Amino acid sequence: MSTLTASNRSGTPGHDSNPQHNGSSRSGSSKRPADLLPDATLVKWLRDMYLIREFENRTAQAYQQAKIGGFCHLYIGQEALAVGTIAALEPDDPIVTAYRDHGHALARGMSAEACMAEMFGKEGGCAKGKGGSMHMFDRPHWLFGGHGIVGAQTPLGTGLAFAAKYELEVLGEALDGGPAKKKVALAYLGDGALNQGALHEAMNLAGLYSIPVIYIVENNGYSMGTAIERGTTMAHDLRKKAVAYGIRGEIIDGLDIQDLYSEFKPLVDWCREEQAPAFVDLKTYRYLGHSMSDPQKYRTKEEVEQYKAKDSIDRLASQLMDAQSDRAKANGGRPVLSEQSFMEIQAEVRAAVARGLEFAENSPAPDPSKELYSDVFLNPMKNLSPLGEYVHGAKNPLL
Ligand SMILES: Cc1ncc(C[n+]2csc(CCOP(=O)(O)OP(=O)(O)O)c2C)c(N)n1
Ligand SMILES: [Mg+2]
Repeated sequence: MSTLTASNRSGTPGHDSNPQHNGSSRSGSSKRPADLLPDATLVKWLRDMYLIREFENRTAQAYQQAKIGGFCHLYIGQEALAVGTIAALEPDDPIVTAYRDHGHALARGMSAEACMAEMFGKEGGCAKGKGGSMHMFDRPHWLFGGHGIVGAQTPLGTGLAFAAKYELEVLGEALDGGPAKKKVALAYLGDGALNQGALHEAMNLAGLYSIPVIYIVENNGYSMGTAIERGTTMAHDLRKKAVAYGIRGEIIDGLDIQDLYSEFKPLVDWCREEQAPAFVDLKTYRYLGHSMSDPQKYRTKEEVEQYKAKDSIDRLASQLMDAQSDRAKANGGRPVLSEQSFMEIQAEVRAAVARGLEFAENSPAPDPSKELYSDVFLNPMKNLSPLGEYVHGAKNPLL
């Protein structure tokens, strides 16, 4: 029976009412979802997190050299969040995020070339340089942007999930010609978006129609310079926000990627199976300022250092290099990763990011005669431009 009708779903199955719950507990010898994954998957996570870190460090340099213009928000510190949540998805589950979006794009599989050239405003960028840092878009990887208006992406994520459910329950086939299937959409938002009307309208509809979207609050504690406790009610237990809409809510610690995945994957599976929404307060931290211009008067250096001491990349690297870990024991005492292989991964990543920079430098600027009016939602100059209502641009070969 179709569930695309207003429902009174009041239960929140699997809801954990303990506000202290942070997903890091490991009971006895029982295996967590992350423990069941092959070693190679964890090594890939390490590589992907390191890729984001390196990419962002090189982005900061390029910005300081004025090669990148406009706003630019870096993801350093939050890498485990994008990599760990995306790892829990199918490749064709749609996602949408805010302006701090380079990490999601790379974790989803966008090349460093397409991502860096976008920031350089070049033709080879994922949006042919029209979007820049805040508007990474990659249709083949089901990334529907990078959005600059705080909270504005949350109804879009809800719509993407609604569309998938509509294909499944009403049309019986996918609009792109493939089979309809049970999907889950992720709508990432910052803690600063929690009080935007758009989010609450979207959550109301998601609860009402049981739409399979997960609202992921990337809770890094600050909205620009405003600490979450100063701007948002119930900051100590944001799941209360979801209760009003009959939506399942969770709190997940986002610093240890294995814990994160182990908590998040069952939630995704539940949302997919039940075709129902969820809301996650996912705790994370950004090491750098809000954007490239932020004197950071609102927090202490000690606070930043405390989080750096729990760094997700260092943590996973040492877990994988630990000769005493369960994985190493299962492998005759040989750690999953040697120092040498970690160095090789770092070198490979540095080379990939260097190639991205080189590509961005050499990519031509977009040709206004081809690009000004193509791939624009609605041509605002239809009477003035010979190009007509809607013009499809050439496909970007990098995507
Ligand atoms: C509707 C709207 N209001 C204000 C802004 C200006 N603004 C840009 S980012 C930001 C802070 C958002 O913080 P948060 O959602 O916590 O995301 P974070 O930067 O921490 O990733 C604000 C207020 C905006 N872009 N859109
Ligand atoms: Mg924030």
